Amino acid sequence: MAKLRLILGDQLNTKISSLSDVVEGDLILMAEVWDEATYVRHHKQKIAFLFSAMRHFAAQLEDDGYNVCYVKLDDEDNTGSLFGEVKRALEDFDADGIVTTECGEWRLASDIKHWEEKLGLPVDIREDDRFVSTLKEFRDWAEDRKSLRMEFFYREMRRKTGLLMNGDDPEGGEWNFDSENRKSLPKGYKAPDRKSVRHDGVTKEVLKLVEDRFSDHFGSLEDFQYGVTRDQALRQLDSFIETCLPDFGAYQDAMATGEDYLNHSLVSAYLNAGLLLPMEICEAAEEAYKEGHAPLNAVEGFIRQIIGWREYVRGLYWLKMPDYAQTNYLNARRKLPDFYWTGETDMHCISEVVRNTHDHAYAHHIQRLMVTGNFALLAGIKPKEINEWYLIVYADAYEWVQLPNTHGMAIFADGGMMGSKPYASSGAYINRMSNYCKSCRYSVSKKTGDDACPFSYLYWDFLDRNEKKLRNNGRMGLVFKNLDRKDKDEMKAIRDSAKKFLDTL
Ligand code: FAD
Ligand code: DLZ
Ligand code: SF4
Repeated sequence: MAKLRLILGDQLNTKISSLSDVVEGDLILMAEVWDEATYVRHHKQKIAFLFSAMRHFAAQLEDDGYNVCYVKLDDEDNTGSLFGEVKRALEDFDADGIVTTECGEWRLASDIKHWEEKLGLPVDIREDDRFVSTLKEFRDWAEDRKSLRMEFFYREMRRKTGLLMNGDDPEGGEWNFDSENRKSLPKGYKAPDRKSVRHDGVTKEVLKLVEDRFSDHFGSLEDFQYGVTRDQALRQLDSFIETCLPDFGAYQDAMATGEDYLNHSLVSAYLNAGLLLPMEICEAAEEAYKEGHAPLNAVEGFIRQIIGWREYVRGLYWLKMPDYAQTNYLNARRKLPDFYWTGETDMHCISEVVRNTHDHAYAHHIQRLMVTGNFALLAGIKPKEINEWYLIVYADAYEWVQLPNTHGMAIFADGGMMGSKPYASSGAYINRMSNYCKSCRYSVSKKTGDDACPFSYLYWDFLDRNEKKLRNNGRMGLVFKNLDRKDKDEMKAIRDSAKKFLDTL
């Protein structure tokens, strides 16, 4: 008898484990469903990207001779849920079992676990082998370790993949070349132009569907630039390697008004949806180094993001869920301010990042971490609200990768499982890494008062408010020494400015 093989919207790769042993007579099911499109109110571009990529992938499978059932969102009998669509498919298709690849979110994974019982059919949930590390490997690595630092896990991944290795030694004699990275942009620096993507009929139809059915979701569809096929994603990867990779490391942390991508790869949405695989990206980058096209600091930094950070956050998510999402170490209670949606704030750095996010469902790492993330940390925004915002607004957002980055790295709600200390910083950091402050109505050099940069007094107020939880952190010694140097009057001015500002949110 035949199998029903379910492919989820972020499993768009012919090498996915659920397709590894398809035989004639099997049916592949893909479904656009209301429940997945609205469990949070995803950015319009995220839905458009996935629906168009799903439709193109289904068409490719059909061209390759597979038997595919594709359910569109507007199909009359669409039940609105993945379970409903599996059940409906089984009414017409006589299957002796269901095959799928484990899904990327706890929410849906917990649901799929019960399908076997609910359907009275075996459900074979296969490992997702699109990652460099297995979840078991991560668990074994994490076992008995007091602290789970990414850097050590990354070295294991370098050894496992052989990327930038000379036998047992790292290429260039060091594992990490960040001392050569993190530069601010030289005056007049112009980031490389990006190739634009032409929309075919399928994408045009999806864009219309999304505008009609999700008009109240955040974001604009005006400048939709996502590739929606593997070929288009590969072309964007090539173009990144060719034009952006050489400067990737140096300006990885830089930000500038109107520069929405700088030298970043923009591959996360493709990687997370399956259009690209991590090793092919890293091998292309390594090749560029070997050919002398890109320097080691850039290539090592880039590869570390993928086989280091990306693998590490996934391991941590599955190791710690579901309790992980419930923690609130700093007892943050403030509502998410409206300007995270509207961009309407005098803080130019935030309005720029929100604009980029609104226009492209994209912001690069430092914009996410040190602008919107840092503000949420300093202002004490409720973890649930800020986590949901990040899950909504980025085209690459799935909980397995979004949650550790937001909850752990950006707002320290996990109390230090992921990062050894909070990524809190004052306006001085943003000023060093960007030109945002030049166009801001606040003054980054003023410390308190109505014209002072809010990041600056909020930073000291944050340390003051959270002293009990943070002072004993070994890596916070210096900042608390600086806090201790502030006299009574200065502290009063900081607290007053912070209170006045926070009361307006
Ligand atoms: P590049 O800067 O070109 O980096 C290359 C690749 O490395 C990325 O495509 C990504 O796959 C990987 N990568 C880099 N940093 C990380 C990281 N910290 N964790 C995991 N992978 C990483 N990334 C997501 O894919 N989805 C998310 O929902 C997400 N949410 C985030 C939320 C916050 C608060 C923060 C601080 C970071 C988040 N990241 C997330 C990580 C990172 O910001 C994005 O992967 C990156 O900005 C995507 O752009 P890019 O492809 O141009 O990346
Ligand atoms: C994100 C998303 C959206 C917007 N829509 C669908 C969909 O209609 N059908 C589908 O199969 N998957 C969709 N997805 C991706 C899923 O939400 C994703 O597979 C799970 O969250 C697990 O990562
Ligand atoms: Fe942001 Fe402060 Fe700079 Fe304004 S002055 S852009 S609020 S860091």
